[in-house]
Amino acid sequence: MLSRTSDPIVAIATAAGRGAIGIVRVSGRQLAPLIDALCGRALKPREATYLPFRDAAGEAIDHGLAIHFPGPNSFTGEDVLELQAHGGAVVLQLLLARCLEAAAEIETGAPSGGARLPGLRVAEPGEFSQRAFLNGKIDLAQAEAIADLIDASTEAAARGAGRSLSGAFSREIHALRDALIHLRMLVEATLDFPEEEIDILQKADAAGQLDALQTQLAAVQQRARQGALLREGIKIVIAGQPNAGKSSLLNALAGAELAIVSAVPGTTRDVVSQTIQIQGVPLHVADTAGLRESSDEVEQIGVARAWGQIGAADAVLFLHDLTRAALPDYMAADAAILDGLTHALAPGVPVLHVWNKSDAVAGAAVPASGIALSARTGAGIDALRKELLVLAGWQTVPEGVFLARARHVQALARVAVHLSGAAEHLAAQAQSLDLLAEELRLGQNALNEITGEFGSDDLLGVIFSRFCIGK
Ligand SMILES: Nc1nc2c(ncn2[C@@H]2O[C@H](COP(=O)(O)OP(=O)(O)OP(=O)(O)O)[C@@H](O)[C@H]2O)c(=O)[nH]1
Ligand SMILES: [Mg+2]
Repeated sequence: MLSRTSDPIVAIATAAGRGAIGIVRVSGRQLAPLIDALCGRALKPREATYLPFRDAAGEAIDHGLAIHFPGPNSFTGEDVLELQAHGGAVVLQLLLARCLEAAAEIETGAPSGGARLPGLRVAEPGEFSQRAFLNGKIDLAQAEAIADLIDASTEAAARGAGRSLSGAFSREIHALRDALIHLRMLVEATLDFPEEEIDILQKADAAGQLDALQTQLAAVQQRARQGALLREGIKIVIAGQPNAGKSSLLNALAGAELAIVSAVPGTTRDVVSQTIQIQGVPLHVADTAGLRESSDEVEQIGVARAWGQIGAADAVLFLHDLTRAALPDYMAADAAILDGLTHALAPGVPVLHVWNKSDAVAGAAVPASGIALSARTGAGIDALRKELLVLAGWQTVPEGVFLARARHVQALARVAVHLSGAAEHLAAQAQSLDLLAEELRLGQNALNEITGEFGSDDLLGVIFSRFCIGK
């Protein structure tokens, strides 16, 4: 897909299902003949005209609004025609079919089948946005923000996506790029004067410029990381011995009776997952089978699944039962689990110790690390929520977060690596100025990938194919 970038395209732009209004959208280089055929007249640019949408026999399929946005002043940068009809699946399918049929008639000069005029075809997912990108109406980060805005599951995510779409993220990337280009020009120019190179760089305070650039980058990285967190969330696994109250805790966090709770140890077998949100940050919480040796075959499978979840976790809540915490056997079993966790977890994955059933042990000393709560009464759950945000690395950013993707965070991290490489070469000076220049060039490449100023076609294909049709 995504190769026939000059064909006119058509799609139903509104969601499937019933609605007061549904929109069929066409984009192409020259839509005037098609508009004539569909609307029976020319349309004033960017003005809504109420008219019948007629089929080949001249009978109205529906009445609605037609708007023509002549290129390049349109979303895609090409001619765009929007037909706003009633939002029924059949009506919209009829309109879509009529567009294709009318295009075919124009090409053959007569109402019959055969090849279609300059190849009007149904759009691939994301193809309208792709055209907007290819025609320079939006950059890649903005195009991604369109999909993220549509997919946003929380208000904070939607606001962040809106900010990225309006170009806030791209502007920060451009500011970084401009500072980087400035420094590159200085270094490249210096290469031509080997005698005086060190002098020139010192006078221009290249080290100071690079330092400022790194600080600026760190700030953008921080906001992008927060944005990626808002978009993707983190996976939290509740683990611990049977009967610690893991399922009760999941239910308390979710505010719903999702997992079965019982006094029988070994109740949970399957993993029960739920996405909750705290201050707009999505947290994917998984309740797992209690970890213990068992002769029960089904329970063994459950325990294996629990370890599988733990291996994929971004953070683990290790749940302990305060009513049994002082028993030697219980402590030994907890120690064995902790040992297992250190082997199963990827480096840097945090383990939060949570002491449950605080309601049943009034006044009992809570071990210093972690937090005490009662899944039954809800005491301490708010403190846990705050702690979960800390675990996720969430910080409110005063200027507001822009929604970002893991792809952006990774690219920024690569820029940071190249800038520290550059800083080293700058410190070493004379011997390695060409290496310094190369690091800066690579850093700029990584920045450009974010806005798509250049990038491989493969990358573009992957990004746009995840869009919905009509976008
Ligand atoms: N007093 C008290 N009892 C609790 C609390 N949380 C859970 N329980 C009880 O502890 C028992 C076990 O709870 P579950 O949530 O099923 O425990 P679990 O860790 O999921 O157990 P398994 O699925 O068997 O691993 C039930 O009888 C709960 O009612 C609490 O905060 N206080
Ligand atoms: Mg359970």
